[in-house]
Amino acid sequence: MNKRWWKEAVVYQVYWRSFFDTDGDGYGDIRGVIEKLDYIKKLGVDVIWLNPVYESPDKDNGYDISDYQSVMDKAGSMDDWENLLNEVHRRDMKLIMDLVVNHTSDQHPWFQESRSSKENPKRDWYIWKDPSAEGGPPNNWRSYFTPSTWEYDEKTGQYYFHSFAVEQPDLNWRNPEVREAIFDMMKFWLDKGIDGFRMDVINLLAKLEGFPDAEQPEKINYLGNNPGIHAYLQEMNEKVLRHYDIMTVGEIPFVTPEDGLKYVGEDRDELHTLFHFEVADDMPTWDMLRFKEIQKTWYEGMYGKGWNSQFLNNHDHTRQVTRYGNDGEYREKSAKLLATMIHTLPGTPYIFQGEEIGMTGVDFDSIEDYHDIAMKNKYEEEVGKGRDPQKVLEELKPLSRDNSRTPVQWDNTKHAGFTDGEPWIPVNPNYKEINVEQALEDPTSIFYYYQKLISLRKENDVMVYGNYEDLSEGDERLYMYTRSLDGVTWLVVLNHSDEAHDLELPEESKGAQLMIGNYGDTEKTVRELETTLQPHEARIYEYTN
Ligand code: ISL
Repeated sequence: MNKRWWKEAVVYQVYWRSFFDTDGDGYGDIRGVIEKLDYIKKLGVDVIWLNPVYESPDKDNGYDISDYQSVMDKAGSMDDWENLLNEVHRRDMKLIMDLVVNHTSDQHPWFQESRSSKENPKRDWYIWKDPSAEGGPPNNWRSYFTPSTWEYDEKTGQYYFHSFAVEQPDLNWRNPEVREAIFDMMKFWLDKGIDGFRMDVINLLAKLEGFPDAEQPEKINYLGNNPGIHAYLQEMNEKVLRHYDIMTVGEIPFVTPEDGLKYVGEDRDELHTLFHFEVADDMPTWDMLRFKEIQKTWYEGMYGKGWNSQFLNNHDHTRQVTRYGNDGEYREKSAKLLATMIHTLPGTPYIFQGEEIGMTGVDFDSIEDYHDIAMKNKYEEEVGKGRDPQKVLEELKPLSRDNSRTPVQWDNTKHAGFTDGEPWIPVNPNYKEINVEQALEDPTSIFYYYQKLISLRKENDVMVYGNYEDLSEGDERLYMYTRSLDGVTWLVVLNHSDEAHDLELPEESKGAQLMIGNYGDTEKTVRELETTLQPHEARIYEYTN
């Protein structure tokens, strides 16, 4: 298998607006990221993924861009950003930027021109359609954030298309001028020396020919993976990507392992890696059997042919220890177990800021404390149907994107040390117990466990390139698998439950050495194959064949 730096890397995601505020406006900023770079570096990660910092009216926290080539005031200035890049590089880390090119903000000058008249040269830069024969939207599609993908524009009597909010019109990628403008913009950032892109919903660029009505409009999968997408990505690769030593990771909802390979196959010249959403979007709560099946099919589909990513949370998904683990009695063990799993399954692991101290989701009392446009729109829609607002709120809370967007908890002082001002979103009230300062003082903390896992990845190719075999198919609580490479085998054993469980280790593991574990008193060498795993216990053993 080809060795590549981005396969060996660990990526740390910085959602800057909730990271660290240096100017007291209640929003994190680029200077705040710079100030905390030594902290990030201490973890041992190689790459930082920075969420969008571009000029934006901020309806969708920066994913509605009104100028791709400038930095929004809340985040700082272009000078700050240049400093960030330098400081990241000075610490031997890399910086990848968010690339949001499926849509722009409705305030982007391109869209302002496009909507100004049917004859405007930029009319065709977006997707405009006449009302349907009966009047009303051109088809029955739902968008991610609203009941229809179509918004009527009085001025010209046509509808424009938006996969997300009304304020996020989709670009028309069929238009070669659009593609050229985007490719130029990508070169602008690459020429500044960035190390790659995380590509927002990149499989949505090609739209389904003819925009036919959907049989199940609520499924929204018709928005992605449509014919024509690979031609766009190949053109992007040919004209831009291949000329730089970078990493690209495509955000690709609705993708199966088979289709995944079309985006990241090593013989395809499109992208390097992808995020699929079979876990984060399609597995609302932990389901061990389903998770194992997903790992197996992706491994079988991709191993040796393309590269995957591993993550359980990001700025769109509830924090992993809350959603998929135990954020109560076993929070610390559970956070370490999930980390062990993500860092030993095949693919590049991602850490979302705060995950390394086991931050948890939130439960705010009022809809006013929530900011997520996806949640707010859904709330309005449901309440609009006459439903009980409190019920709707309770229903939406567990998967609200704000669960992961509360400020990083730095210490136990006011607002968790995140800001001197009023934070844009409330701090999780548990910051007195869960914070960075406390984590750094405790050698057994989740933070240092991550640090150790990351350093193991640097020293052991098997963790990156090894093949994968599940030895625990059918078990709903225990997960046991191996990664093997050149005669070295790593055996990972995980008890993803609140009870202790007996387990028989495989014969070959007699004499195996413990590499890391989340209980302090585990024997360093396997003498007996019969063993008992404590609640949320995780161990990695190594043996040679
Ligand atoms: O958030 C989700 C489910 O709760 C995801 O389905 C998410 O909306 C989807 O993966 C696309 O997300 C990306 O594009 C959006 C932006 O709001 C998200 O923050 C971004 O990660 C539109 O640009």
